[in-house]
Amino acid sequence: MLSIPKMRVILAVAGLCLAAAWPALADHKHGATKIQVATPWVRASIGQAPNTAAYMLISNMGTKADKLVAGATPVAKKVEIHEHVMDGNIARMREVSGIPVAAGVTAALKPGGYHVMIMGLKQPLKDGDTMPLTLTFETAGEITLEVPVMKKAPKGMTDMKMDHKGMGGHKH
Ligand SMILES: [Cu+2]
Repeated sequence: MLSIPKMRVILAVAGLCLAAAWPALADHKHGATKIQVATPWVRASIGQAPNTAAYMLISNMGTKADKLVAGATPVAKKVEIHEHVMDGNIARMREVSGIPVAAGVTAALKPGGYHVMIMGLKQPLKDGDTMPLTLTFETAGEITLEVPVMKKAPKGMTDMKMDHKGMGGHKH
């Protein structure tokens, strides 16, 4: 059973950490958790395609486990946390309740794996633009980043073009 995604409206509140653009790190400290987000990027949308995906490395430098549970951006109607699973040789996406980031661990969000799904774009995302993205962590709270829009994965990151058209496996 897929959980029904809750629409989360995340208001900008005082105390948000505004991250510098990639490759700077978004450094966030909240009690026992310390979350760092590195090399965020979001794939440029194709034509009028309503959906795209964002990727990044999330490191937990703290001593307590944390979990990425939600996201929001002003440029799209909805943000979901997804993973890719292979169904035979067809890659499908499905929503997950979150991405666990244990203490001392770096979770990789990358093409073909976990990603932050940007759904219902209000306008196309073009190569070279940036997209504000607020991530909500169970313990660390909210982290807001400016995510560079890129046509292809940055150097050093394996790319894998996903067909987001069919939204295979998605039932909302
Ligand atoms: Cu997805």
